[in-house]
Amino acid sequence: MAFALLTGRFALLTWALVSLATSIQGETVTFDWEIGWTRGNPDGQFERPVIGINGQWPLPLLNITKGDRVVVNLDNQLGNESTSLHFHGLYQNGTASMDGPVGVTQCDVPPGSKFTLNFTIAQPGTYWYHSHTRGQYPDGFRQQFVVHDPENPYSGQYDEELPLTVSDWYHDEMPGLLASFMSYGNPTGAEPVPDAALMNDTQNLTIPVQPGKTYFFRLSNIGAFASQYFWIEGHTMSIIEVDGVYTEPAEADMIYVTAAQRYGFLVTMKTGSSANFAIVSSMDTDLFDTLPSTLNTNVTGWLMYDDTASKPEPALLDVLEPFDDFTLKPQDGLELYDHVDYSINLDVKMGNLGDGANYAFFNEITYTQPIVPALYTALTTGDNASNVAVYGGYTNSFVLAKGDVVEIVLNNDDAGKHPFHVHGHVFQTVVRADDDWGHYDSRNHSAFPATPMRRDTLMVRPNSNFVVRFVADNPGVWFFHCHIDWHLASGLAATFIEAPLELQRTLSIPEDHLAVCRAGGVPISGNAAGNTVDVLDLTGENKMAQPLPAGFTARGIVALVFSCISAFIGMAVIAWYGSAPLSSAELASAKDFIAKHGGNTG
Ligand SMILES: *[C@@H]1O[C@H](CO)[C@@H](O)[C@H](O)[C@H]1NC(C)=O
Ligand SMILES: *[C@@H]1O[C@H](CO)[C@@H](O)[C@H](O)[C@H]1NC(C)=O
Ligand SMILES: *[C@@H]1O[C@H](CO)[C@@H](O)[C@H](O)[C@H]1NC(C)=O
Ligand SMILES: *[C@@H]1O[C@H](CO)[C@@H](O)[C@H](O)[C@H]1NC(C)=O
Ligand SMILES: *[C@@H]1O[C@H](CO)[C@@H](O)[C@H](O)[C@H]1NC(C)=O
Ligand SMILES: *[C@@H]1O[C@H](CO)[C@@H](O)[C@H](O)[C@H]1NC(C)=O
Ligand SMILES: *[C@@H]1O[C@H](CO)[C@@H](O)[C@H](O)[C@H]1NC(C)=O
Ligand SMILES: *[C@@H]1O[C@H](CO)[C@@H](O)[C@H](O)[C@H]1NC(C)=O
Ligand SMILES: *[C@@H]1O[C@H](CO)[C@@H](O)[C@H](O)[C@H]1NC(C)=O
Ligand SMILES: [Cu+2]
Repeated sequence: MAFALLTGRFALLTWALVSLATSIQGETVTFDWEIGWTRGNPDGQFERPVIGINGQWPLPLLNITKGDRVVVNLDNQLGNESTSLHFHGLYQNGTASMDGPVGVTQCDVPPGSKFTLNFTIAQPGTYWYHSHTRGQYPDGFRQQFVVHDPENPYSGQYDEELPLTVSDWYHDEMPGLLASFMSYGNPTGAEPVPDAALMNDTQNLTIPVQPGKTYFFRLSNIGAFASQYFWIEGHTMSIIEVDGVYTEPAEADMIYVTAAQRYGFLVTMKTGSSANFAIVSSMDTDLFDTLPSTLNTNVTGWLMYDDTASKPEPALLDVLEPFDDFTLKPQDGLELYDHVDYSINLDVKMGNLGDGANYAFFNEITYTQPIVPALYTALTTGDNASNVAVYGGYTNSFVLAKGDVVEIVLNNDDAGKHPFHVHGHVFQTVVRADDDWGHYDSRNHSAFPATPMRRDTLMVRPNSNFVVRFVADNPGVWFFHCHIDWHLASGLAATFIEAPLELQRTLSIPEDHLAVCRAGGVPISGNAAGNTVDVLDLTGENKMAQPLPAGFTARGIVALVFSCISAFIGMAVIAWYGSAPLSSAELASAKDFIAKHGGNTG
């Protein structure tokens, strides 16, 4: 009797252990992806080349179950461009080498090369994947992926999932747009204005729905630039997830989704309705330099209760009042980290360098990709990997100690909004000040929330600040950057080197990752300059363009460069900047600058 009970218990225990093991190990999902050019015309206005996967665009939406291993065999068949792949929002805990950003955790994958990503996913939620090669994803290499959660705390509260993306869209291709964006021809750094807004990579999307049912929308902004106001006429959204973090349910009539942010929300259909309802996504045009009269900044879709009924045009709203995401509370109730071990201060600025182009700066430094990817530097510089100097002078690097509570105080000295994204973590959002508040003042700020929202992408308001905190519990090299792709290209980025000595003991780089470096002629060891002998000698590192000479204004150099060009091409475009004459001091230092630099500002 006693014996039978015992074996019974033992069997139960064995069964429990086995099922635990299978749910932790999960399955392996393998994707063989040939990355190549195909064509797309998502707004119906203009067909253009787009980056496809296995000849397909829009790209495949992935639905992976929590605990599964993902293997992506990437084969770059673009022919004329390098590429890379980042799974946005994943912690990549223990697999920092699989994160994707070029120059940070890996080399660019040259045309003709193959590269394998291999990692497990421990987090549920709504995410997206995209190229992390300079300025590339807006050419089409981006799509949503969701991580299905068998233990979703809200699973009993909805009937079906509806994955949905919004984005801006350009007719011109990124290489050309980037070249003109980062040039003396664009001294103010005006970002290219999108040509259209898309919903699920199309327009006029119809979503069949059934009365009384509740749908779990998973919404991602996979765009390059524009934030989106999103609402569904006649329906309320109940937010239950942001950026992969479950929240306490919060009612919203309209949400504001910056590039790279995601929201999961429940919407219950009306009963007894046979009308259809507009779903609207409206690009925030605050940062648009111009508003062409031909541009429709909105995209509409419909909840289709009845496909024989009409699709009503959405009402035009004068005031857009979105839900304030700062008020969200995480469902797990994780409290504020109330002490800080290490505080990082980042002051954001935009401005011109001596080549006349407009750059973005953290603390006066514009991020410039190092010769050796920072992760490889961390792994190959011995104990010096803890010395921030080895990562170079132009990468805005910070070394984080294991377990520290890290705080980022970000002061935005720019008049634009910027959505900042951290890799490898979500952060607690401790303060987000109103427009024009100025710098963070530790003696004068809004009360810290007791259980702050956590997410991986947070917008800072114009001339204002935010404060975020996270625990350095994920050894790796993690990029922190503005997710407006134009601003990343202009250098609005920093690098967090988290527990580098532990990384040296635990991480090894797969041979195929090193092979793409060799194929691209990129050194894989040593400091940021590739120096392996004296790792404190940064001679030869990549540097930002020369600053403007002292006593010389950006406007001055811009006018000067324009005059030089005008001498060659004699164009009237100069009139704009040239109309305000240079002061004699500006002129003198401009002459001095030319004398020193031989007029070579390109
Ligand atoms: C969506 O409908 C609008 C209005 O009829 C039309 O102007 C637009 O071209 C359509 N978009 C697509 C992709 O068909
Ligand atoms: C590469 O080729 C594609 C397809 O022809 C083209 O659209 C794209 O602009 C090219 N990229 C570069 C950098 O030239
Ligand atoms: C992926 O990584 C796991 C764990 O390191 C390893 O066992 C497996 O062989 C790898 N798969 C591929 C395709 O590289
Ligand atoms: C993902 O797969 C799960 C399990 O099969 C399913 O319940 C869920 O609806 C799917 N989600 C999406 C967005 O396709
Ligand atoms: C959006 O597009 C994805 C990928 O094609 C598709 O799986 C999904 O069902 C679409 N969502 C809706 C609401 O139609
Ligand atoms: C887009 O929608 C907003 C909000 O309803 C409205 O103010 C604006 O006029 C719309 N733009 C166009 C081009 O219809
Ligand atoms: C706190 O900061 C705000 C915004 O900068 C300012 O308007 C206010 O006067 C400050 N209050 C105190 C007590 O310094
Ligand atoms: C990474 O894994 C370690 C060990 O399991 C855990 O303590 C830590 O919280 C994880 N970090 C993240 C960001 O998931
Ligand atoms: C750190 O680098 C310096 C300069 O190259 C070197 O002299 C020193 O031995 C290095 N220290 C370690 C622990 O590797
Ligand atoms: Cu930005």
